[in-house]
Amino acid sequence: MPAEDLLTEKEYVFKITILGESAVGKTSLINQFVEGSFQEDYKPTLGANIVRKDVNIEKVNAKVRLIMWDLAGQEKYNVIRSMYFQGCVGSLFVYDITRHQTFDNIESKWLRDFKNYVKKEGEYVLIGNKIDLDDERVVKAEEGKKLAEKIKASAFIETSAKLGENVEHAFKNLVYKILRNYGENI
Ligand code: G3D
Ligand code: MG
Repeated sequence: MPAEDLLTEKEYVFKITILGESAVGKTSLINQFVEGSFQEDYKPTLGANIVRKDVNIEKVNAKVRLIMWDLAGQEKYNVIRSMYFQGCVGSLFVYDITRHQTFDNIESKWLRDFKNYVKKEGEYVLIGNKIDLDDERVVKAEEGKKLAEKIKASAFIETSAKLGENVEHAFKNLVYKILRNYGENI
């Protein structure tokens, strides 16, 4: 490693999208992850909330500025889809473990759009959210795991945005996978 690499922190800017049906917990996941230390910028014309967070990855001496695009209301999505995905390097695909239809749409809708619009190798993680509502669970963890394998997601993680369970893990997992695509040994 050249001496200057030891001193100079590398900086990355990654745009990611948080995808999934209405009310699966996309905004709640972001809010948990950023814990108030964020800047958000609502773009009414896009129907999207753009939230920024800087993440230090000490292991590879890098600073990652994450630009998270969160759909606010879904009605404009079809109109701005291409802009939504422009420059996107990764996604979290989120479903709600208490509503099977939100799971069924992952492959037919969200993955399909991601593949259509993100031409470079993009990483995506499959998220089953609301695991605190286990009494109401209708999507088994096994089903999530199988789908993740089928669609070649880089990981499958169950979360509770309400309790904060696995939330940081989910975002960091995605960031690590993207960093690997940039040649980082992490
Ligand atoms: P969205 O951004 O995908 O549309 P939101 O979803 O983050 O707005 O969440 C939709 C509703 O689900 C919210 O409830 C939110 O509090 C709830 N929710 C999100 N994540 C979880 C979770 O992990 N567990 C539980 N129990 N609820 C969750 P309200 O009542 O505010 O509409
Ligand atoms: Mg939302």
